[in-house]
Amino acid sequence: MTEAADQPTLPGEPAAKHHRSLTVFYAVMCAAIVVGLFSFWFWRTWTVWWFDADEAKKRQSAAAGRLRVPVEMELDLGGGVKMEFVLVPAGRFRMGSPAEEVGRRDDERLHWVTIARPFYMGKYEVTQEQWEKVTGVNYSDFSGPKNPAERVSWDGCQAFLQLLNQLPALAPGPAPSGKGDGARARLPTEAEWEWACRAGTRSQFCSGDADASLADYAWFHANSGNTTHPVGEKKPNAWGLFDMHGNVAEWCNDWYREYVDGGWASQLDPAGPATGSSRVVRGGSWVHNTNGCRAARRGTLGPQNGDCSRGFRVVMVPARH
Ligand SMILES: [Ca+2]
Repeated sequence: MTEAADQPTLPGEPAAKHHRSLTVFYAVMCAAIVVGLFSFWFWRTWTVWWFDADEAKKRQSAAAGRLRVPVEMELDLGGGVKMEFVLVPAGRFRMGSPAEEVGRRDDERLHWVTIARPFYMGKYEVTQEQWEKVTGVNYSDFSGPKNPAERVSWDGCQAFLQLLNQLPALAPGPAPSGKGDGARARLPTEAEWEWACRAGTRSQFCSGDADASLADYAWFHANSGNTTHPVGEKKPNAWGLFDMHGNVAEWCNDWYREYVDGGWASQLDPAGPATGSSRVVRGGSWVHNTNGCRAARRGTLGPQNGDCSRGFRVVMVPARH
């Protein structure tokens, strides 16, 4: 006989055991609720990055408020020619396309990207009128002052941007907002371009997944009549950017390479490799089918080359206040 076996059974012991069981049950339930809430928060915060058009506009306005800059602004190129910009907020998103996207290519692997700072992006593709005002020449194939400038190489864009940055509004000193230390015009990075194009969407196009939805937003092979069109004739995306899909494909600043997948870790403002042989072109053009105009579709071309389906738009980062 053990010492414990000698202990007399007390009248209240079964009730005490029941109480302990209830305590354990409630503790487990509470722990499950806490884990569940945390999991939901984690999923909602880190996985569900996409948002609708109302949320896109709210984020845009909030970013403008925090920076104390307008959502839209103009850059005066002189002679009555202006370049319009809209503010694109910072954010985190999955760049690339999901495995089930129709017509997806292998170089569109999904990966997390964080755009750290809001930036101004050209509301429209750079027009021939703007190109000519800055450079003094116009060699586009499809002539029209409001049509996008094409036959412009990546190197040619750099020459344009160098001249643009010499404008009084962009020279060191007051920024376009009238405050700060000046903003510099440049091409968008590929990540900035896709974030701006998507405006919170995770579909093939900013207009959704249906090919038919693209016709209201883009000039592409099926509706272009084999020519470019004056900028801004189609619907804008939720951030007010026109012709991100189609019309002319747009140069990005990056050298092209395969995406690097960082798992859950976001790539912060990725700018592409330091060297390469081809630069990235995005958005498709008047000559492309719908697949070629997808938000995730990556085009490439040597920086010294240009043709009548390639153009660009300008990005500027607002000065810090
Ligand atoms: Ca375009």
